[in-house]
Amino acid sequence: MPVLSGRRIGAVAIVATVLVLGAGLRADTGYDLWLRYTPVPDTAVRAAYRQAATAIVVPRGSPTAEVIAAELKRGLTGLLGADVPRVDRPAAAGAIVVGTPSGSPLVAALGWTDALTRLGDEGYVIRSATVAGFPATVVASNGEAGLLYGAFHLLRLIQTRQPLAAADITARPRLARRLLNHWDNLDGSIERGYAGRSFFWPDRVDARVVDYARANASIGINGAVINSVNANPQSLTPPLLEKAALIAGMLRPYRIRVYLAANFAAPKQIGGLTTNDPLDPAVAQWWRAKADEIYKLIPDFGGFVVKANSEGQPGPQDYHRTHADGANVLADALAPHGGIVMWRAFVYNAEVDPDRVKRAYAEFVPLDGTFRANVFAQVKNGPLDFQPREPFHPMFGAMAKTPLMAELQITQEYLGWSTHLAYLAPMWKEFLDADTYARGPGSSVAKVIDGSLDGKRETGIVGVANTGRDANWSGHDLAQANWYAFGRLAWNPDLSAATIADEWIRMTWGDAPEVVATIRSIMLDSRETFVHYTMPLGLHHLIGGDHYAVMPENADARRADWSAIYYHRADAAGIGYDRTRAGSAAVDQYRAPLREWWNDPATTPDELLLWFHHLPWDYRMKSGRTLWDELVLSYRRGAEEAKGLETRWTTLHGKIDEERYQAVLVKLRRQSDEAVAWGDKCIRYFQAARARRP
Ligand code: GCW
Repeated sequence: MPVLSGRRIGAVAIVATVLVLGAGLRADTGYDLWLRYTPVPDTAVRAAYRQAATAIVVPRGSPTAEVIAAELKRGLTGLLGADVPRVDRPAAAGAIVVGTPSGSPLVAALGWTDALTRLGDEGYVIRSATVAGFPATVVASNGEAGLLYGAFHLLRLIQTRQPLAAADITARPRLARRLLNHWDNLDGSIERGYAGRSFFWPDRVDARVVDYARANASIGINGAVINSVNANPQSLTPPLLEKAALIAGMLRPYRIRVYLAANFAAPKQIGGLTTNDPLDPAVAQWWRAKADEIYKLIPDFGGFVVKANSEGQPGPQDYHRTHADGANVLADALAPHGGIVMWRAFVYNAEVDPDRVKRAYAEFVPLDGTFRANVFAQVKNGPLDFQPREPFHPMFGAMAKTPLMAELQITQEYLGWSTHLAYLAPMWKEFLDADTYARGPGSSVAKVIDGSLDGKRETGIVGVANTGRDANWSGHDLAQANWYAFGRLAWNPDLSAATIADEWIRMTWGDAPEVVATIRSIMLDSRETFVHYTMPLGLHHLIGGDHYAVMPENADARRADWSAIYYHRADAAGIGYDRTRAGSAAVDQYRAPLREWWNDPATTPDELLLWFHHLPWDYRMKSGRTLWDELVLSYRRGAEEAKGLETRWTTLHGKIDEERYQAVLVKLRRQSDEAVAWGDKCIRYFQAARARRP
């Protein structure tokens, strides 16, 4: 008998696993994400759903209508374990009737048109009604996008075991543009990507783009920037625009628009011009022609994101022009087509201010009111760079006239990559719920970005994607939850981190109460655990060049503000960055009362203490312990908590599929080992620093 090849051994192992696990616990790569549609296990519950979903009625014709019908068929057939036919009109009780008043006479006859108009094209209702004389569940919207989102919501009801009969749901998104940013390079590598290579580039358009679109549509994501913000100017040349058009065609039925990152030096680099000066008429003309060319290929093109005069990227300041001059020349080119510019505020040129976290505010806030109406300033959640914990960026609440697009990072650049578990919804909630006090108490970041605080019409949020060609998309099976949570919060920032976790677990792992409770508790604790064993008490940027393991000794020779020592400033006198009025005065970029609270260590929360203060090692904490003891305790506690995540996970053995169980266990083991090592390293380093002369 020939020796088995690796692949055949794998196949034998999979067959064996399936046999051992039985039907309910099939081996699973995680490819299906939260759209698994496995049969509802409880037969009585399944029977009730079958009665409530006997047929699918979706008017034929448009590409979106076809994907809605296909998804409902796939979902219902899977969940109910029986074929659910598509019919033209209900002929019995229990039809799922989907339509807009203009596209479906059945829906028009319900008389809901005015209410649906108020919900907009992406809003929808799911409601029981009598259709053609039979009781039915109706998914209705003014637009096809709303139908798509409503159909996925209906499936989610079954996936999370909520009743269909007597459904009465009204929903609409709080933010209009809900985007993913892919930091995908044209060579197929992904900057800060930890889940394999790009499925957009270099040449093959992967069929999984369709499943990517389904997953996005299921959580309401309606745009994707498909190339990195460190933009290769080539991305605006004809062959690559044709490729972008191909991708746009795959995403369009799912109501996802393509956007591109533009390089500000494109006029010179690919256009043969002698300047990129935004006030030069030839440059303006070049951008107009480029926009016209793009819209010919991609009629629903969303617009450009631009990283300018940041980390070596070209920009208007190369010509002594402002960020507004730069953004506006692109905005004028896109405006006739309805496109937007997302001008990134991730700028930190050293000459602006000695304290890196003050620089973006200093550059952008004076420009408020000078940007065109179709320009967003795209602002990271915190003023530094996607750290495990930062205060919210002070630009939120400081630019009443400029739409602000919040930028979150789904990929875990500074949070342990796809190796450590960090469920990010609690971190994003901290940001969205933070009170800016811009118009008095209750001026949350969520109200800044949803436009309600200042009466802005353009609204949006972007997440830097954590997807790649890995079988499970996100590298860590539990990191899929961050993609899911981003979409859900973009739709409704008021959802809680626990609610989102609950939904995701039921859809992705099963609904046995102990499975849901265990995974939820692990997820909800994970981000704070990570903070504890890496950067507790407001410490930040304690990393080396790869941004993975903690590296407090990092003294980057290229730039002080890429090092760690610039931020923690630990020596015999103490630790932390003094951002009070006695120091960099970054506190004054915040509104009262925050600026007063954070100017005083006694009224600064422990979580942000060393972000705002440089304090002696024997500083007395609110707990009564010294700062040194508290710091050591945090590191030790973080390591214990990481071990706790692993231990809790082991209680799931046999209750979830073996393949994903083992994959996660391997990662949690590595995480708890590294948590110990990282904490030890920091304690040793700071111990030595205490002995160092200031
Ligand atoms: O966090 C830093 C990353 C860079 C990234 C940059 C940015 C795309 O380390 O990789 O570049 O932020 O957001 O522009």
